[in-house]
Amino acid sequence: MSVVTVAAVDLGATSGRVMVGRVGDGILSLQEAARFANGPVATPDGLHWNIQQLYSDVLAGLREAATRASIASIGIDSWAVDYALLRGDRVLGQPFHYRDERTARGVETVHAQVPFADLYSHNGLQFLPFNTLYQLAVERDTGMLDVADRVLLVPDLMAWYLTGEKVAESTNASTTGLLDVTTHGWNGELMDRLHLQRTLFPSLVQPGDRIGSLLTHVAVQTGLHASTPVIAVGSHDTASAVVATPMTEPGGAYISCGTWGLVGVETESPVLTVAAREANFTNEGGVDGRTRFLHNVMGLWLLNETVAAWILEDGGPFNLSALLDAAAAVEDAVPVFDANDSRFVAPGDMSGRIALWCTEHGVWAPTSRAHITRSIVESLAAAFASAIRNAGELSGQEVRRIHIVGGGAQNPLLCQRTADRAGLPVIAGPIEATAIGNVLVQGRALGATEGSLESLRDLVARTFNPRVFQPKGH
Ligand code: LRH
Repeated sequence: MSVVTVAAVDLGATSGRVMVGRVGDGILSLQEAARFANGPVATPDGLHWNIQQLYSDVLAGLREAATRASIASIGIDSWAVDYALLRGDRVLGQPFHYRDERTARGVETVHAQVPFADLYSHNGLQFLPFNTLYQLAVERDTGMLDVADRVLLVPDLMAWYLTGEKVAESTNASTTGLLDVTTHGWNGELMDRLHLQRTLFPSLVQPGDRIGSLLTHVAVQTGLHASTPVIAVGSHDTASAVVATPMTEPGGAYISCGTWGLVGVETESPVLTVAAREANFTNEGGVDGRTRFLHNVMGLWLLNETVAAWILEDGGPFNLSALLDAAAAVEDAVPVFDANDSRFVAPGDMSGRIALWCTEHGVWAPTSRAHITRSIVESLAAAFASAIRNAGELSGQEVRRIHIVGGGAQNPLLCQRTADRAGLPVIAGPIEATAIGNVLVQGRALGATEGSLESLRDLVARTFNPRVFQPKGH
């Protein structure tokens, strides 16, 4: 087998990156070519993504990647559920951000048409008010679907920009709520019941499929060869992260911890029990037809949004690691609030909302920055531990260790407190699991690595040294 060099475009809700990955012959390495900011833009019609800015950052990142190596292929992953509407080849406005509050209206309409229990039996998806089907209900009710003839999820939109091909990658399509959880195909009947035209949704492709090659002007702009293929990866970022989670032995659960904490296990088939539905567990599509049986916990969003306000308040440089040290040094018992409370979803004053939650629940509200931070970490760790227990019980798997991958893996306090509260060892890393999963699936499609997910994970385990946190009593 030979070594190949690929570009992984990895778009998160707060930042995006283009990584250059080398894989093959037992080698796996990753180098950052570009990193750029991403985030919501509020306009009078709601919260949006600046998709053109993001695309031009992707192009610049690919151009940088091309200066570093000869790129054999490109793979794209991003956050889930959000999409652009198109008519022909025209994109109809900036895509909405999933934190836009309009989605509540969509929930009411959809559940009046198809009650949640019925929906769950079809799509196996946990209730999140921003799942694509609720967003599309709002588009329909505001007349947008009288105009639009295509829906492209964010990574599929980027792939179309690069290649001119309109497809829907299956792991991310599973987060729309419109895929059949058992057959993994579009659920036309569900679309009919929700009055969504079946033709809105492009043909599905699987991770590893070739989407197309670069449009001439893209090749010119990036300095890449026009023949460079764009290969479908687990285009849902969480699907790519789970590929690169080094679960090399039975008993591993994962927390893909970035903006969200996606907490769960991998299963061979969906778990569609009443208990799973009531615990609000999701069955998202994984690479190679696996199921990502998991629960969304609010994640680092709670901390990042809190800190963002303090940065504004201070108006100068901010020392995050000093804050985390101060939080670790807090010896008082801090309040543990419900990190999953829906009040925390929208952007805005986070510490105020935490204080209100505490007052409403008869517990003291932390006021110092160190106490607030510690309270957030403890609440996240508690929510993670509880979701881990549920994942094990509901799937019938015995969880013996927890892998934390993503940005959360570089927060030792969070890793330790998760270990303590779950009573299980936490194996932290790799931090860049999403991009690594993206690289691995491309490498496999190009024939540079072995076939099974297990062998890909072995390679990750051999390459990246994790940090292990043993549980202590709490
Ligand atoms: C994480 C993520 C998560 C989704 C959310 C919208 O980035 O993709 O899996 O639920 O964003």
